[in-house]
Amino acid sequence: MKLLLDIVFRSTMRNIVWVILLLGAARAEQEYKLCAPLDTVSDDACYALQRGESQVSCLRVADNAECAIRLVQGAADFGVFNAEELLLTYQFYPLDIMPIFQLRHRDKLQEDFEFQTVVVVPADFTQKVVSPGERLKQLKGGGLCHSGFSKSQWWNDYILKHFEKTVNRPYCHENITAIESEIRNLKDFFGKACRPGDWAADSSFDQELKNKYPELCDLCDDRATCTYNNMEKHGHLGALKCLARRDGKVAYVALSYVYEYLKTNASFQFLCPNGNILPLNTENPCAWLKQPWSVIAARKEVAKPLKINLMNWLNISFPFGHKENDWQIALNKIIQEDSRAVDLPEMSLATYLSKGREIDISNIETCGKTIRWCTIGDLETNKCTWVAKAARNLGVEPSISCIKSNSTFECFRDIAEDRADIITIDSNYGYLARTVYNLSTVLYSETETNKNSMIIAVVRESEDNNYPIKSFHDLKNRKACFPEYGGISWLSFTNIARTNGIISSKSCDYSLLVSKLLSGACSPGIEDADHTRTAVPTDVSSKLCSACRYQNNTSCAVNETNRYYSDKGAIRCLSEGAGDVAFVDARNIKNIINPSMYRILCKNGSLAEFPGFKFDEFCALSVTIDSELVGRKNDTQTSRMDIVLALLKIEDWLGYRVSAQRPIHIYGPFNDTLDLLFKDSTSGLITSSSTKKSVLAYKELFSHVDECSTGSFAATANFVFIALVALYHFLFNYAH
Ligand SMILES: *[C@@H]1O[C@H](CO)[C@@H](O)[C@H](O)[C@H]1NC(C)=O
Ligand SMILES: *[C@@H]1O[C@H](CO)[C@@H](O)[C@H](O)[C@H]1NC(C)=O
Ligand SMILES: *[C@@H]1O[C@H](CO)[C@@H](O)[C@H](O)[C@H]1NC(C)=O
Ligand SMILES: *[C@@H]1O[C@H](CO)[C@@H](O)[C@H](O)[C@H]1NC(C)=O
Ligand SMILES: *[C@@H]1O[C@H](CO)[C@@H](O)[C@H](O)[C@H]1NC(C)=O
Ligand SMILES: *[C@@H]1O[C@H](CO)[C@@H](O)[C@H](O)[C@H]1NC(C)=O
Ligand SMILES: *[C@@H]1O[C@H](CO)[C@@H](O)[C@H](O)[C@H]1NC(C)=O
Ligand SMILES: *[C@@H]1O[C@H](CO)[C@@H](O)[C@H](O)[C@H]1NC(C)=O
Ligand SMILES: *[C@@H]1O[C@H](CO)[C@@H](O)[C@H](O)[C@H]1NC(C)=O
Ligand SMILES: *[C@@H]1O[C@H](CO)[C@@H](O)[C@H](O)[C@H]1NC(C)=O
Ligand SMILES: CC(=O)N[C@H]1CO[C@H](CO)[C@@H](O)[C@@H]1O
Repeated sequence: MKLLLDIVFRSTMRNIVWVILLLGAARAEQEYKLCAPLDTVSDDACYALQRGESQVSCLRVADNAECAIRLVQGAADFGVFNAEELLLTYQFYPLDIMPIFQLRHRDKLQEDFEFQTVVVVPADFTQKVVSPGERLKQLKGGGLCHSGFSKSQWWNDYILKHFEKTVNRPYCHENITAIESEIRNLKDFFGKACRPGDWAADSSFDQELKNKYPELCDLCDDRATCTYNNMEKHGHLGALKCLARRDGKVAYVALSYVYEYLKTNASFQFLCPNGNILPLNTENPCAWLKQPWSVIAARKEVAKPLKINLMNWLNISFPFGHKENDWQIALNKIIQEDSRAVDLPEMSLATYLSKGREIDISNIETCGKTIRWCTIGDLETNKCTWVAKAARNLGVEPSISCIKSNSTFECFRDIAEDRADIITIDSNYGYLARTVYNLSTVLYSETETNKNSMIIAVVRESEDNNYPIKSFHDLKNRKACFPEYGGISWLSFTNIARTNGIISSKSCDYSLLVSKLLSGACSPGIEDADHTRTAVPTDVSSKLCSACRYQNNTSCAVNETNRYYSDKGAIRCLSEGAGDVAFVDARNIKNIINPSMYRILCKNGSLAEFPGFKFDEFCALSVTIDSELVGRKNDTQTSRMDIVLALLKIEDWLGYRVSAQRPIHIYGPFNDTLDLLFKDSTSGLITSSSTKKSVLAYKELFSHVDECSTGSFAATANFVFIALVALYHFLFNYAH
C-alpha cells in the first residue's frame, strides 16, 4: 500500500510538471495506434474507439508478438502486454519498448504482483539448527505437495516447476526422455509427492510415467488418479491440505491461497529461496517467483507524450477536470475492463520484469537433445526463433533451435544427414520424404475440414458422350498428366490403379509399373536427383516425361520452364491435348476458366453425372490432411518421443485454445505472412494413433509404400505400427 501511494504521489508531481510543459505547446493532433489483437479486442470495440474526435485508432495484430514487431517498426504506438508476453518481447527488443502503466486487477489494487509463488514448510521442519544454505537440502526425502498441472490455469510449466528445479538442480539421465529425467529427479529428491495432472502432453505416455513412478502420487488423496479430493483453485488448496496433514514436508503454492487457507497459523512458515525461514505473519513474505502485472507498453519514441495523454484519457490521477468522450469510454473498456492503470516510474522492460522474475531464461540448462527445426528463408527462421524462445519461457524441454535452409528438398537432406531434425511438409511431399529421404511422421497436422487435400481424376468433356476414358481400366495406353512426380496426386493414382488391378501390387517399382500401363505421361521432376533415390532408367523417365514434351516444349522440370508443372499445369496439359487424364488437387484448380470443359472420373470408376468440378467426397480419389511434421525414421525412440512431447506441449500453450493467453500463435500468420512453420490449414497437431478419417486416409495412401520399405507384403502397415509401439512400451517398462 505504501508503495502504491508513493508511486501515485510521485507520478502526480511529475504529471503536473508535464502538463504545464504541454500547455505551453500547441495541442498536437497526433493520432496514436493501439495494437488490437484479434483474440482480445473485438471489431466493435475498435469501431467505437475510432469514432468522433478520437485520437486513438486500432492496428489489428494476430498476437502480441506481432504487436512488438509493429511497435519497433513504428506502425503501432502502444499495446497491452501480460508478463509472459513482455518476457518474450524483452528477448527480442530489450530497449525499444517501455512499460508506461501497470494494469492491476480492480479487486487487487494493493497487490504489487499478479501472483507470487511461495514455499511453505511446517514450523518444526528442521529439528537441528542448520545454516540457511543447508536448510534447502533438508527437504530431501520429505515429500512434495504440488498444486498440479492443468490447461485451465495461467501458471505454465516454467512457473510450476520453478521450485523443484531450483532446489534440486536437474540431472539429465541418459537414454530416457527429458520428461522422464525430470520425474526421476523428483522421485530421487523428494521421495514421495502428490503432483496431479498431466506430467506429459501425451496421455498414454503420461499414464506410463504414473505407473512407473507411483511414489509421486503417493501423497494424493486419490492415488489411482493422482489427484487431491479438493482440486479447487487449481489444486492449491489440495496441496496445502497435503502439507497440513503432514503428508509432505513442503508445499509449493500461490501466496494468496496460503493466506486464505492457513492464515497466519504458527505451525507453518515460509521457506525462502536463500534457505531462510519466515513466519506466515511476516510483513514481507519471501516469494520464489513474482509475476509482474500486465502493462501498457509503448514504443520508446512516443512513450512520454502518449503517457500524458493516457493520464487524461484513462482518468489516472489527472489533476485537472476529466471530461469523457465516447471514444475514451471505448478505450477504457479495452484497457481497463477489469483492471486499473497505475503509473510506473520510467524504466526498461528488464527492470520491470526482473523485480519479480529471472529474465535470462535462455542459459538455464535443459535435458534432451535440442530439437533442430529446419526453416526456409528469413521470415520462417524469424518465426522459428520467436517460437523457440516462447517455448523456452513456457518451460518446454528439450529446447528448440532453428536451422535455416533454402528449400524443402534441402531440408530433407539436412534432416537425413543429421544437420536438422524436423520440418512440416505439405502432404504433397509425404511420399518423397519417406522413400527418397528416409523420413517418417512425427505428428500429423490436423487440417480444418474444408482445407483437406482432395485428389481428383479429370478428363476432357465430350460433346457426343465419346469419352476416351470412362473407367480406370480405360487408362491403359492413355496419357496422363501429373502435377509433380512422387506428389500426392501421383501416389493417389498408383493406389487407385493398384486397387483396380491395372498395376501389380507385387512390385514396388511404381515408375516402371506406370510406364508399362500408360502410353505416355507428364511427371515433372522424375529426371531430378531431388525426386528420386536412384535415377529412374531413361527409357522409363523419358516415357513418363513424353507428355510434357508436347510440341515444342522440352522441360520436364518442377518449375515454370515446364508449362505443365503443378496442378494448374496438369489441367493445361489435359486441355491442350497433351494428355487424356489429369490427376490434381481439387483445391488448387478452383479458378480455372470454363470448368464445363472437364468431367471428373470418380473413385468408383464411373464418370460424374455432370461436367465441372463439383463433386462429393466419395468421388475424390483421396481426401486427406494437408500437412504433417516429419523427422528421421531411424531416430532413437527416445529422441522421437522427446520431440513429440515438446511439440504437443507447445500445441497446448501456443496452439488454438479457448480463452488462452498466447504470446505468439504458432499456426497463425507471423509478421503478416501465412504458412510459416505450419500451413495455414493447420488446426492442431495429432499423434500417429489418431483415428480421424483424414489421417487414416493419409496413412492408407502409404500402406503399400510401407510394406515395400519393410519388404513384408503380408504385414499391414497398421500391424507394423502396433508392433513398434508395443516394442517401445516393452523397452520403456522393463529396461530399467
Ligand atoms: C544409452 O544407450 C547407448 C546406445 O544404445 C548405450 O551405449 C549406453 O550404454 C546407454 N546408457 C545407459 C546409461 O543406459
Ligand atoms: C494450525 O494448523 C494445525 C495443523 O493443521 C492445526 O491443527 C491447528 O488447529 C491450526 N491452528 C490454527 C490457529 O488454525
Ligand atoms: C476519474 O477518477 C476519479 C478518482 O480517481 C473518480 O472520482 C471519477 O469518477 C473518475 N471519472 C470518470 C469519468 O471515470
Ligand atoms: C542451398 O544451400 C546449399 C548449402 O546449404 C547449397 O549447396 C546450395 O547451392 C543452395 N541452393 C540454392 C538454390 O541456393
Ligand atoms: C535411406 O536409407 C537407405 C537404406 O538404409 C540408404 O541407402 C540411403 O542412403 C538413405 N537415404 C538418405 C538420403 O539418407
Ligand atoms: C514450334 O517451333 C517452330 C520454330 O520455332 C515454329 O515454327 C512452330 O510453329 C512451333 N509449333 C508450335 C505448335 O508452337
Ligand atoms: C528449372 O529446373 C531445371 C531442372 O531442375 C533447372 O535446370 C532450371 O535451372 C530451372 N529453371 C529455373 C528458371 O528455375
Ligand atoms: C459413383 O460415385 C458418384 C459420386 O459419388 C455417384 O454419383 C455415382 O452414382 C456412382 N456410380 C456408381 C456406378 O456407383
Ligand atoms: C540414421 O541414418 C543416418 C543416415 O543414414 C546415419 O548417419 C545415422 O547414424 C543413423 N542414426 C541412427 C541412430 O541409427
Ligand atoms: C517483418 O517484415 C518486415 C517487412 O516485411 C521486415 O522488414 C522485418 O524484418 C520483419 N520482422 C521480423 C521480425 O521478421
Ligand atoms: C517453351 C515452349 O516451347 N513452349 C511451348 C509449349 O507448347 C505450347 C503449345 O504448343 C506453346 O504455346 C509454347 O510456346
